[in-house]
Amino acid sequence: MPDTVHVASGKVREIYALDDERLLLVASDRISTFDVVLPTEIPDKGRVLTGLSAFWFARTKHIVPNHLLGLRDDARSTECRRLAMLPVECVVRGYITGSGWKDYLASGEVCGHRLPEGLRESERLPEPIFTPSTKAQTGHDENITREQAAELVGADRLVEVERVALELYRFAAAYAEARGIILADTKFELGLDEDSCLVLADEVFTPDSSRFWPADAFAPGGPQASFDKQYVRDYCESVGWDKTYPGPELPDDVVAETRAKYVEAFQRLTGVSFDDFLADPEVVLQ
Ligand code: Q0N
Repeated sequence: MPDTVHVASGKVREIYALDDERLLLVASDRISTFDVVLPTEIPDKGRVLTGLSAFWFARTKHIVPNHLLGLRDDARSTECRRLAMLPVECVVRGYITGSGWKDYLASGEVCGHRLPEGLRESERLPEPIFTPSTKAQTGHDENITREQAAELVGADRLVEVERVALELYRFAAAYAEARGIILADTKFELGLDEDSCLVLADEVFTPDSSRFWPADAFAPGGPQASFDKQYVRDYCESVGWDKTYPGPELPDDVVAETRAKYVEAFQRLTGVSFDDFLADPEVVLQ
């Protein structure tokens, strides 16, 4: 891409500038676990995530407009509008897990939400909660209160962001649950367009931005199996890896099983065969 300027790298994605108004997001097949990118790729993982995001963008534009302009024929590249990104990560939790569970155990609260006593790990919350965090350049994002988030984006904008985030989560969680997948929690990135209108960006309701749990195995009272990464985690535990860089190479059977889980999630949620998506990526927008 001779006229395309590389502007940023994520752990598993690259961003290029197409011109002053447009970006190209390219999803690689890299996979991270325990916050380390592994040396082995999962074939088509980036295509699954690109297709899922695009599917959700097409189905949620009645809730909030989004940055999607189109998908490229490689099925892993998204052309999008360039926005002024808000300096907060917009997390919604429907279940108590991860850093939310840690905060609840320590204080009974998550981001200023007082939760009922006696919740078990991974339990469904009475209502989904908006739990913003700051974008840490390195390491983990840090949970913040709504008051701290209001200082970062403005009080009125935060009210709008919280309403949109909760509505997006409720919509997608209900849709996924009907297809056997629990969306335990999710993270959005939002930005502002040239008219200061709120626009949904980045990736949405993918296994990298959300916790996907198989509904048929849901058992609160401990951590849940991951829909997509469980074979990878189990393998990494079985070899006694210390969870610091570099991670282990994955054997072929773990790669194949993991690829199949990504494709299964794509097909269950979109109702589109993965081969049909590869032949014409924009079928997920219909
Ligand atoms: C943007 N990020 C963080 C790569 C992606 N539409 C947009 N306009 C302006 N900036 C961005 C977007 C989008 N999307 C978002 N960086 C720039 C998301 N990263 C995380 C790491 O992987």
